[in-house]
Amino acid sequence: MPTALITGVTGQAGSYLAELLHRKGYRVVGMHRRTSTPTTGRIAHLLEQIEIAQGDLHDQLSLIDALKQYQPDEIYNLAAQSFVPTSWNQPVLTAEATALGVTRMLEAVRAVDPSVRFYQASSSEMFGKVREVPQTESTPFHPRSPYGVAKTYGHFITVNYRESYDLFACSGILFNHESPRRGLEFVTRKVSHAAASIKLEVQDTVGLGNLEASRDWGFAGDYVEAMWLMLQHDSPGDYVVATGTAHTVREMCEIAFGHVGLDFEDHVVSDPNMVRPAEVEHLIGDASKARNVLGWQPRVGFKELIEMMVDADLELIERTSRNET
Ligand code: NAP
Ligand code: F7E
Repeated sequence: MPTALITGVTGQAGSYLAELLHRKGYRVVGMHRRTSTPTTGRIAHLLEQIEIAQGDLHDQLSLIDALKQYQPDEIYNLAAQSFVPTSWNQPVLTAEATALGVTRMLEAVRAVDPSVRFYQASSSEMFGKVREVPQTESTPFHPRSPYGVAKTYGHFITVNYRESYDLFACSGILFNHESPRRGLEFVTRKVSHAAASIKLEVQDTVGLGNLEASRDWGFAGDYVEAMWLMLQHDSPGDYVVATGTAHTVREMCEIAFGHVGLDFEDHVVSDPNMVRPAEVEHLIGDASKARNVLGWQPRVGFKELIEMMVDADLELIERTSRNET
């Protein structure tokens, strides 16, 4: 039974990956940082099946100890400060976790067991002000936020450790992936939750920023399969993971509100605080390499994804109003 260590197991993608690897028969160890209130909501249903290691990307020794104790065959480094607007408020913390955290994980691999297979959660935010459309593994990067800059460092340090030390280190350049487990501050979940709340008369309006921004949005459950496939291949590499279709925030609002019989124009108001100092206007990925080399392809389409999120939020809000967990 192979052992996988997932950093960021309490996050959206970490929870889907833990489910996938458990189903595949792995011994799954999730790395979790100590917090004063529980953050294990997304993996509450898995806590009997997986093991939890305490560690923090800011603390080198905690990473080395986790590797020594659990001796993983595969490491999925998903932990990061992942919310783009926060990266302007806390650029140094973002760099510590999202950039230097990757080096700390790679140093732990080098120190404890260089044969471990390593996955780094890179991001389409590295493309930023895009140099070509669609974006591929060879498109140059031009990040537009401290988060994007930190991820670009994380990507290149992963490539560098592969080339310098012959590590089996892969970088997955994943485009936006969403689900009912997405954090409430990200735009898809903010909109799905607002559409459900407005339908159920819990609120009346929602404030959004740039409605014309366009993203290549896929389903997180599909994207974690690509992570796993990268580490099963016979050689390490970098892969774009995307659907190849893009939609604007405006189109997403139309689908979410339309699904509950509402017109988004009656409820979406402009919130200048949500406009970013530097925006990524348009992202669309070409995942031909992942499709041809790994045999990966997405299953859930955009409309289905947004409607799934609205349905889940309707259920969540109704359950909460009945005081159930
Ligand atoms: P997420 O929901 O924000 O989860 C982030 C995880 O990182 C959480 O488990 C968080 O723990 C943990 N974490 C943060 N700082 C940490 C630290 N210093 N030490 C240890 N753990 C720490 O993110 P996600 O959407 O699942 O994304 C997973 C990864 O993929 C991230 O690296 C993200 O940047 C990257 N990515 C995401 C997307 C996307 O569209 N979702 C696309 C490309 C790349 P707490 O629960 O304690 O906060
Ligand atoms: O914004 C616009 C906003 O915060 C998407 C992270 O997982 O994916 C994610 O980063 C777009 C932007 O995601 C609001 O300006 C309009 O253009 O949902 P988001 P993101 O910034 O694309 C990448 C791939 C990652 O790697 C990141 O970790 O939507 N937008 N109005 C808004 N965005 C938010 N959050 N809130 C608004 O009110």
